[in-house]
Amino acid sequence: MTQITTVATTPIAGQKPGTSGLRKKTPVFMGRHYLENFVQSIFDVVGAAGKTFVLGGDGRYFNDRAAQVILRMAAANGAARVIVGQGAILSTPAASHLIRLNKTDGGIIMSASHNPGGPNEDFGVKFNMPNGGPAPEGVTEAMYKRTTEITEYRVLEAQDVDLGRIGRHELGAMVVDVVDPVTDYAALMETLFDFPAIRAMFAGGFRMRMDSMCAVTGPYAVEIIENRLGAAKGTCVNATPLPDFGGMHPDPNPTWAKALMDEMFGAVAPDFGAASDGDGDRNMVVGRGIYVSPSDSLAVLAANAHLAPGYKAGLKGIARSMPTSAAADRVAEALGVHHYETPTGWKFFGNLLDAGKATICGEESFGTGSDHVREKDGLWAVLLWLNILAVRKESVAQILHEHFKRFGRNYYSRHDFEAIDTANADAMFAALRAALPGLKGQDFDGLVVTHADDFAYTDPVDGSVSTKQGVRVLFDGGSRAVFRLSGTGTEGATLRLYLERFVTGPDELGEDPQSALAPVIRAAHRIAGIAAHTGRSEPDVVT
Ligand code: VG1
Ligand code: CO
Repeated sequence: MTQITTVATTPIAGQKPGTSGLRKKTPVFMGRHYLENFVQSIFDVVGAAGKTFVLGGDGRYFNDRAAQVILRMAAANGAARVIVGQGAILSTPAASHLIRLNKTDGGIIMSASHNPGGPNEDFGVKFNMPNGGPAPEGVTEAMYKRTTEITEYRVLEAQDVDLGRIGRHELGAMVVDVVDPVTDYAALMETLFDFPAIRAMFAGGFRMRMDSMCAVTGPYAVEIIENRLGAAKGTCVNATPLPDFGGMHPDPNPTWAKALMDEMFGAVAPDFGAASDGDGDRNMVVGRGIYVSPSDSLAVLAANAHLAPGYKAGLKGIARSMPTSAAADRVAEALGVHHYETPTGWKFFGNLLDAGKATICGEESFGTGSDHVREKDGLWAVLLWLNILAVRKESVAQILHEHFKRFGRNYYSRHDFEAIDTANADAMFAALRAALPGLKGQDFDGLVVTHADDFAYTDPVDGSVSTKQGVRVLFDGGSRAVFRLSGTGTEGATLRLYLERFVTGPDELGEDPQSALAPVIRAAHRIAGIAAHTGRSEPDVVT
């Protein structure tokens, strides 16, 4: 017997979605009514009666339990059907694809992305729209508002659905279709890339290391890279998703993917290395002895995308988040297409992709993607790189150096100052914002400020305005410092300092971005008074 129960509840403070959904410590999410209040607020805003949704997550601790709760609540709210990845697993891009492929009314993704997982780490829930993309600010604001008013939620009294068994299940009057998480996604990749050419490259002895960091891309990477493209068995490592990611921090950057970096810079390095994050939407790419910064990766992918069958007609436009380096803008100019600068967070690319204004998008935070889905897509970027390498038959280093020669080089780095006191961070930003009007014309050891503002964005499609998206200080000659507070952290505040310096010739300032950027770093510290406000002079993570 199944029966719908209406449970009385009261609002819980702080259920405000950030850059990418609602993220909190797992014990908070597991607290009384916490998940239920937020999920009911989602359904109250988007409506559930008669609708079809996709559900899946990155497999972290609490993923399986949360999935059962969300299913019971969907059934109690009158949803007609939910499509769930087997074991409640779906990478974020695969979930986006399933929403689009099945023309559903949206989907719920359980993930805290690159944040660690486990009983005392992070959990997250996010709603994606019928276009497959993250809910825009207007919708997440409405959800947040609903959490502040909620008085009850509905849940079906029923046993767990067996999410291990592929096929159709019933939950009260609702249908639950459990699907293989990989099949449809892998089929989509085959339509975009030249699999025979990549297969031939592997058959010719090309060696790769793919590090899934014990997170969700493992099964996808093994199926696509080893089984379909014929890379040697064992090419994919850390390929079994674990609830605590094996204790690792599933964030594909040189700090957290250190084992991969060591191998790629070691004596017997493979030709190509890559890593992806907790939910599979981020990627890091490394050549033998050379690291590819995410902003450069975006530019190289955009400049070479036409070499892949899915993009042979060329690009409609290129979009990047504001803190991402301007390297991609130069490619857009060379291609004669528009480039767009959006606030941080993939949700801002949705309208540009839907309207056919952009084909490729990227963020400096190891995110690249295209109009094939409405999320960034880690394996997509890895496969596009493989396709380019297979066609050009050059090394990553050669491709990168040739790119710099043609387009110039944007030295780039991001410095993160983590878990700083929230009040101190707020005070620093208040002072910084107050100082903005007087910055223009000031000289910081030869770097003259040409423009300083608090980034605001007007969406070119729907006209919506997003303000306070990061403080940017532009210097003469294309150098830049950008200051933002993270919207995905779960502890205190995280200051992100983005640094950029442009040179027209290749490698004019050597191979080390930190020394090339030293004057910009000094100016940024002086302008914001980072040490005085936060007590920190050195960042915790440098990417
Ligand atoms: C960070 C990144 C941002 C990215 C977001 C979600 O946000 O800077 O570029 O879109 O994470 O990535 P913030 O607010 O902490 O800087 V992930 O892989 O969720 O989904
Ligand atoms: Co992610």
